[in-house]
Amino acid sequence: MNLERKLTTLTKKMYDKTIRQCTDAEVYNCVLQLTKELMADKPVIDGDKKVYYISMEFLIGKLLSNNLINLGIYDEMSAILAKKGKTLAAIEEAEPEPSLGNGGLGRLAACFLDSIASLGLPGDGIGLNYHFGLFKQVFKKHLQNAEKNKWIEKNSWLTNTGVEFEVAFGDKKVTSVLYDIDVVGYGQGCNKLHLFDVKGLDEKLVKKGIDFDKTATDKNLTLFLYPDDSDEAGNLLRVYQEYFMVSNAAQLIIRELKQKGVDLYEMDKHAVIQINDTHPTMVIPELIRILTWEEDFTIEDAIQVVSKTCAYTNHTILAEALEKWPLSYIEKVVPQLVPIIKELNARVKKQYKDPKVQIIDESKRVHMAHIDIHYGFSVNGVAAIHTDILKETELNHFYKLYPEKFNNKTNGITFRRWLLSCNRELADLLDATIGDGYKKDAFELEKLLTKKEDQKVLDAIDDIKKQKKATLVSYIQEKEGIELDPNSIFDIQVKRLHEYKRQQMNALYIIHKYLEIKAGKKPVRPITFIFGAKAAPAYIIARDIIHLLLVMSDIINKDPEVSPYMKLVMVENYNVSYAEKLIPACDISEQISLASKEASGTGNMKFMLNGAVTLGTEDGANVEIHELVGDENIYTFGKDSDTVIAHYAKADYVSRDYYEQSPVIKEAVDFIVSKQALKIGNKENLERLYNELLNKDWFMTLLDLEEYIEVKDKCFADFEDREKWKRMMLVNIAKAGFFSSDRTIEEYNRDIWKLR
Ligand code: 26V
Repeated sequence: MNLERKLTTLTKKMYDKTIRQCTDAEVYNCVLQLTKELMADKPVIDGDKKVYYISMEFLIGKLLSNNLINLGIYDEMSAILAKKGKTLAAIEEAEPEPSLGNGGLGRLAACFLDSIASLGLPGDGIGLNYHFGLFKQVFKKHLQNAEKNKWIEKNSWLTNTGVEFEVAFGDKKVTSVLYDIDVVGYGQGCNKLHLFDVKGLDEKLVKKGIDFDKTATDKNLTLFLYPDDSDEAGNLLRVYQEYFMVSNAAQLIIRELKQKGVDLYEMDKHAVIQINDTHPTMVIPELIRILTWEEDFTIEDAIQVVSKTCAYTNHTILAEALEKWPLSYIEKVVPQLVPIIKELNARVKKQYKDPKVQIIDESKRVHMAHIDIHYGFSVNGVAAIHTDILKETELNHFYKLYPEKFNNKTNGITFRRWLLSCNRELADLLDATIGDGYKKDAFELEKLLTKKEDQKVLDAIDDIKKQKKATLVSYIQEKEGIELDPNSIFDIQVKRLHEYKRQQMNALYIIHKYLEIKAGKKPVRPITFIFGAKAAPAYIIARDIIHLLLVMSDIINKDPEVSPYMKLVMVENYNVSYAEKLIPACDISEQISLASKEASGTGNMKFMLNGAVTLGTEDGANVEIHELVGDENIYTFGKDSDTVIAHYAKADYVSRDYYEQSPVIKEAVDFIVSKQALKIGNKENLERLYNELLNKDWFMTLLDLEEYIEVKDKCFADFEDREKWKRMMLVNIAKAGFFSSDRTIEEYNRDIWKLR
């Protein structure tokens, strides 16, 4: 039966209406149902060995367009809907966005699932089905408020599999329920994303905002994804969630291996477990526990086979983000793992005396990463500079013990979502200019370099950018009620709010520009500064930075002397769907983290692929972007990672010195607590931020501020050389092929997973 008839039959059956008579939401439900059926008909990707990607986060975004693209029916479906007076874009608006991730780490997991399936490799994701996801961000009185994000509706991509497991927290048992989401590869069969839910979940526990009883663990386990770790109850709940996830994962994996008739002593030949950051680390002792308690393995045999099966990815060097759980927490949550962890610790202790490599430290805290490194066979960082820092400093003690375990896997992004789906216009231009081979082999984008002097192609790229900017202008007008000038320069910084990412440095530039305009120095072309960022609700300074941005936005946009020359928008509830609208419309991509702190970044890659030029520090994958595009096609600034690391080692960075030595810095910082700012903003928030910058500034904002201002001004000036800028856009697109997550996954498979 053809697609149109199938859809017509479905709308009739579900709503007793024709497609035309249905509302957009009704059509969405029918297209969802039809797409799910088409995916269910696809073969399961099969093989002798399978990867299990365990992660607390899968930031999958809306799935409709992506699934239609991967099924190869996007154009056909668009045409059918158009014939009935509907648009796919409007229908997609009806799809709720799951917020099952905080940021880059979760989005990477989602890109990886897409690439694993698209390369035809057998590989499933395993995670949790948080009913309210991460919080929904709402701005009130220039402050961030958090509300629950209820994304699961009656019809959704989730399928209840009926599979249930028991998870024991000491003597207390809870039952889990497994929900699956099909992951269809591009022109391929399907893998699965397995999301576990606790059976007795009680959504009514959540009263106001995102508050709930943290102790009712049998009823609250899969309510929320953790945005922070502010209090003890919260921390404990996080340990409960982690064990709930890995206990289910271990049971699922062993069940599948047994169904395949695998001898568990040969587990490593048929399964590989990728541990996404330390959050799923307890899968190691849990598997050892199951093999020894239930399968009669000796502890030696169990440790051997589990160690050959598990591989660990590190995603950060920030000390506060590296998990170290008090042994007492683990004792309380899952006492059955304690003897195993103690045994793992004893073996390490026997072999190595160095206190830096022990699993349990003198304060009786369990270093989760240390379990992964000793008892896994691979340790990887996520960009070249990040892996080098791990090897040379952060994990140097381990690198000396196990040099062969360490490897780099520079992150990537799926081009299906971040080009074909979010920028059809550009994809169509590429098809017409270099053929569509780049869709299977992203390196073919380099063919575009032969068009560097082709005026038609250069103008076409520029026209698409203009079109995307115009679309974003309407969207922001509707969503945020702010009118933007489509001819202005769009300068965008979107990512989680963290001091190391230095949104506050961008804010100080904006204050500086504002003061210049007030003093009569006007930019040649208006500039639009756009931010999107959620702050962990317990991260006070991050919320203060949001406050400053919202206050500045108010001051700037309402000032008739200034607003014709600059505007500032902080978009509410930045998420994957918003990113898909912002990224194609961007001229300048802000990637300004303190060198050494951003492990990789992946937004930087999405912007580049869509023809934005990077303004960034030599950090994370920016370094590799710089190498690929060359000095002429990127704007870099700031102290390098060696200098920064040396400042930390010597503890010799004093922000006040920079403030006092530079009138420009002083003026910008002082504005935060000026009469003008305090008239609109809160004294408490603004003063706290001001004091932080002046007296602490742990992430060295003022260190790089002067050079940032200088390079950013040069970047804005260069934008006026339109022909030069168009060539920069072209080179950035052409060189983005390296950042396809297909390349990343091929490397994981070649070096770590060895699936075929
Ligand atoms: C976690 C936490 C937890 C509590 C305290 C503060 C804090 C700060 C950072 C983090 C990040 C945890 C790991 C993470 O999300 N890393 C991100 O992984 C991306 C994918 O590899 C990578 O592109 C980003 O650079 C990296 O920050």
